[in-house]
Amino acid sequence: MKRRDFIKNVVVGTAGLAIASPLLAAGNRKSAGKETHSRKSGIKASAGNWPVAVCTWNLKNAVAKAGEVLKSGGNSLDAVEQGTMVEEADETNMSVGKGGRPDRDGHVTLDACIMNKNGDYGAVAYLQNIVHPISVARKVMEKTPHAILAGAGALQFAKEQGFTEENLLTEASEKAWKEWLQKSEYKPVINIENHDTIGMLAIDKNGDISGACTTSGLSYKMAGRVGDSPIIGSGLFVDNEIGCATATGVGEEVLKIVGSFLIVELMRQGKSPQQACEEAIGRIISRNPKYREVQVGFLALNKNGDVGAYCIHEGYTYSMFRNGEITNTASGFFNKI
Ligand code: SD4
Repeated sequence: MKRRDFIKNVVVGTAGLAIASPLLAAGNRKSAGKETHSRKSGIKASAGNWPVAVCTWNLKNAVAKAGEVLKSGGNSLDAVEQGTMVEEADETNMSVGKGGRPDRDGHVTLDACIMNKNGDYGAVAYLQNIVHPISVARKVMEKTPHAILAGAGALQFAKEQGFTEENLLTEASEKAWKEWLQKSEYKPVINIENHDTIGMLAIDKNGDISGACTTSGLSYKMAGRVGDSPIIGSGLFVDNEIGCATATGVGEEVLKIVGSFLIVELMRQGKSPQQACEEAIGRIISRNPKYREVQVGFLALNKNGDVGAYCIHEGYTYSMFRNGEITNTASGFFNKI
């Protein structure tokens, strides 16, 4: 389908309609008459409702930072990096960076990835003692011939690039871990709460898309466990001609359906971001009879700037910067029981 036909055919999904329709309407109004070129393909695309930045959960400070970058004319890659860094440094966010919940042995291990408009991608997995894994992921993308560095090698690379080591286990996260040890069966926490991982998507004034995702992973996971967040196509995917998607929640479920790539491909086929997110959640649910025990949330943005979000259980929200405003919106959800 040609780009212009795709835009024409975008239909708003049901669950997100009440949430997103004013924005979509604004997006459609704004897009009239403007045209831009995809530098990579030469395909003409209608300009959308940009710049925009969205992120998983109620992480308004992060989108505000990304918004600052976009407002001052910065590109989407800088916006998503600087936006997610806000959460990495925030000790009160116990799913990301410093203050993140440790694995079951008390080690905070971080996963992150970043993807740019050209489809370049960099990631780190099982990285310890570095506050900003997203920036290390960007260096992997820009300074190495590789896409993912893990564990000791990722740390070695980070130090070579000038990052300094720091203890990420804060007093609060250590206390919570010790309490968990007292009452647990030493099993990783797979549940519908305790999720604050940040996946961020942005489109800049040129219509170029980037995404980033950073997390400390599932609480009290097994040592060595890596989730969906640093894995291309699962925790994040960007296609500058179509749109992008990111995930939060139980990574094992996202990995099994390659969730973010699936959503982008569904949008390529003409689905709206909302419809694509709903279909991806539907696929998880249809394959896992125990879906009530896990939470997964998706967030998607198409080239027009339209947003979609959907999750299994109520409680997932997304934050957005657009037109100088920061908002937080409840996502539609599947499990009405
Ligand atoms: C993971 N997807 O490591 C991450 C966890 C997460 O909000 O998103 N929590 O599986």
